[in-house]
Amino acid sequence: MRIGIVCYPTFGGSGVLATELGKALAQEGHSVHFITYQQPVRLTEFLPNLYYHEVQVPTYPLFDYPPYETALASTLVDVIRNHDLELLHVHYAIPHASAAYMAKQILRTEGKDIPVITTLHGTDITLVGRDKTYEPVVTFSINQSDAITAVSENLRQETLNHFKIVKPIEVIHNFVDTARFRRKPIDAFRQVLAPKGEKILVHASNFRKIKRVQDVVRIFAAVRAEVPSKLLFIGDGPERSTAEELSRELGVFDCVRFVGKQDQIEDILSIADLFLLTSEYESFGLAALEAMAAGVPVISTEAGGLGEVNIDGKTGFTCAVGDVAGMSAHAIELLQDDQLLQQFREGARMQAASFDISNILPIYETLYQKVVEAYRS
Ligand code: GMT
Repeated sequence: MRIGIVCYPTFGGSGVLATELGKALAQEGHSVHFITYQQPVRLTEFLPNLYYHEVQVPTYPLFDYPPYETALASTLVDVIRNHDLELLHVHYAIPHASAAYMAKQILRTEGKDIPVITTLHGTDITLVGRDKTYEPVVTFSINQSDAITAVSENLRQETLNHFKIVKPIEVIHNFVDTARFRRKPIDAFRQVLAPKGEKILVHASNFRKIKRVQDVVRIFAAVRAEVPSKLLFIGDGPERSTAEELSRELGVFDCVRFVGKQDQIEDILSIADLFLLTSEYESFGLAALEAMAAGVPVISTEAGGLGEVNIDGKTGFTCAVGDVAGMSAHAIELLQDDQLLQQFREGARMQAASFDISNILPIYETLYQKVVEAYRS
């Protein structure tokens, strides 16, 4: 099948998922065309049937806000026409679903009909999309999609609760490649970061307010008082300096490392003992799933779809948003008992295996087949 994928090319979960999906589809023999404003961060390998088309957004002195959505829609028309695409799959509704709708209408005037699938990822629904500045366009363009998917049951419910959606939303959970995210014996790397055998805690995110990274620092300070340990922050974003400041205030700065945006996140995860995710909301929590695949138990909030991924008492623990004391107590409990930690490692790995790409990819392929066939008939 000839498939177009639109996503954010950054380190965010929706872009990561879309890129991994596209790569896996290409491995299966499909022709996959990424249409984005930058090379997606996880699009690193070359495959003859994997294409990247950059969206150029020309500026002009009149434009205080260069019209990205118009540029994207025009690029979509061009790529769909020239590569005779059969399907367009857009990840994150804003502004991808409406740009796809516009492209589809333009192509229709030329006699070409292309189905559009929109995958909802989280803040496109729960934060940004709900804003009344965007809501009418978001609702309209989601409803105009030929199929709608959400990455968790929680996100499906949130969408139905807050938007007038007239079509079914299929839940297709996010996935992980467990062959890539796995425990690896890289002890030398562990030695560098924790030379005295300290436990290693990790948080990875885009450091937005919704992640509550201050809670991560507070949990770590409580853990550090009981268990010799180190904290690694992966990623970057607006709240990084706040986290840095708080770790100084709490006297743990020397044990905290900010390692920035990392391509080889699986190497870091594979030496970690615990993953912390303190978000106010998470539609799914792909970063937690990747940690679990690497055999790292997760201490998280129970917000949004996190409970569909992190099973309380089995793969880690879930607590109410802001319950720093509860999350700290659970972290200490696990880190002080190697046998228990090992049991949770196993639980995390087993749960991640059920989200392996080999289970989820065929679900997407079946959906693709269904919408493309409906257009042919
Ligand atoms: O975490 C973010 O804010 C980034 C965002 C994105 O769209 O890139 O992530 C969302 O999509 C991920 C992939 O489906 C989910 O795993 C994240 O839980 C979700 N983030 C939120 O809902 C806050």
